[in-house]
Amino acid sequence: MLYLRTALDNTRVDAMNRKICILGLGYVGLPTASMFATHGYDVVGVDVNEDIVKNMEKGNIPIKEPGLETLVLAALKSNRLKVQAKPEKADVFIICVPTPINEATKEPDLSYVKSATESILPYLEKGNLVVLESTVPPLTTQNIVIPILKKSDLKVGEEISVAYCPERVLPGKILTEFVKNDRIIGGLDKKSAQMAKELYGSFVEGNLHLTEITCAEMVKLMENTFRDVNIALANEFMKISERIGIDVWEAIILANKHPRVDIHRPGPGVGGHCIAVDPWFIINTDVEDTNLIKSARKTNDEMPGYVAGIVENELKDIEKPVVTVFGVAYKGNFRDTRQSPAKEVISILLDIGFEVRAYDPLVEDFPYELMPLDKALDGSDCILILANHRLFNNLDTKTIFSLMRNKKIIDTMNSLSSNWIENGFSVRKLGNG
Ligand code: SAJ
Repeated sequence: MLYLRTALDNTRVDAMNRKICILGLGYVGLPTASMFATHGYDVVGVDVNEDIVKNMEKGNIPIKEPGLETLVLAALKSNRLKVQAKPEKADVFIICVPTPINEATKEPDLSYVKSATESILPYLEKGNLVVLESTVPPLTTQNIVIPILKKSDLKVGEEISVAYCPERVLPGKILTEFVKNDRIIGGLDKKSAQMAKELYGSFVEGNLHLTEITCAEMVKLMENTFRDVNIALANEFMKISERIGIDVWEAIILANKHPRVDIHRPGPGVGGHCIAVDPWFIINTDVEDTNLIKSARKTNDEMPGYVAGIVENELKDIEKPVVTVFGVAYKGNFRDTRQSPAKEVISILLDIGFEVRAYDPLVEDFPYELMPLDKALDGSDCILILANHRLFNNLDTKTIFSLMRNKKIIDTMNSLSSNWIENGFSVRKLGNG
């Protein structure tokens, strides 16, 4: 909306908002709360999970992310950040709660957004700004959040300002990207957008781009859907390359030498809580016009099965094959296993009757047993790389060679150095026919 882009700098905001109440202390809420608390705001972090609150009070930070513990502890120590199970009065309320999808129906579950919005009603006052940060289907702020806010005695728009301000941070680089990335701010009106701009401008060094609320909701979904579709394209190119006998990794590097081409990387599937989920928010909004997006989701969802098929084929001549999975996180150099493709690949291989062992020194919590390296490799026939942790290239290949029964490697990430082949391993790369 043009008015937002042209008139904003002249809009006056009545008072500087100094106290923020943040609903949800997860991957986004906790860093956001700490960021504001270390940039001059008094922040009340609220989480309905009392264990999170109790642990945080003792200084146990529930989320592992580079630099986060130091930031949170500094915020708590400065007394600018406090955590509790219930909201309280503030100038700004920021909602950062999860928006999962129902795995069976792929329908969004907005119950946390609804309950968080309901929970602030008793504390709302004239002049407040309410910001939604959670990733949501388009029109959620307009059709769900604002009607709930209207249940207060205050006039939304006149007495309460509302904005939708999605995060864009990459897990593993959250704190840097919070500060450096440009950010989209969707305002209900000029005043709302300006208030949100001033708020985020306290720590964001990137540009703050203003628009209206539903556009901002859609922008967030478009970003992750672009990536999902692009990865599906890379996975399709990978399959074709296997069939025609070329190396897809080389082909992608060469295609990306074109100044307007940016093909992503193939892999064992799309994990995490965002890229594999957010396209469904668009699909559910318009089932008829989303054939490409649906097809991309299907292609990426089928990748664990495709990888399991390669393993089966490569080990078909081995009796009672033993596979050692390297890397169970949802991506390389990262400890998070949410929606990790490794879970599905392992489950399929176990169903086929393989013995599967898993090794990932970065990960602490995984549904299958994680073994020390020597135990995971003792008598194994094949290393299957599913997450490209840098540390795998620092391992002692000679010792590994001596531990294994067969010296096969299936590398789905094109991540191994030539050292492995030089030391006698037979390496089968995904996408190298
Ligand atoms: N993947 C590929 N090929 C690629 C890139 C990724 O197969 O070329 C796979 C990864 O291995 C992983 C999955 O995709 O399994 C997702 O990883 P990611 O690094 O692409 O993304 P996330 O989920 O960690 O974070 C994304 C980011 N979105 C974009 O880059 C557009 C991040 O900026 C968002 O803030 C985040 O989603 C979010 O919270 O929405």
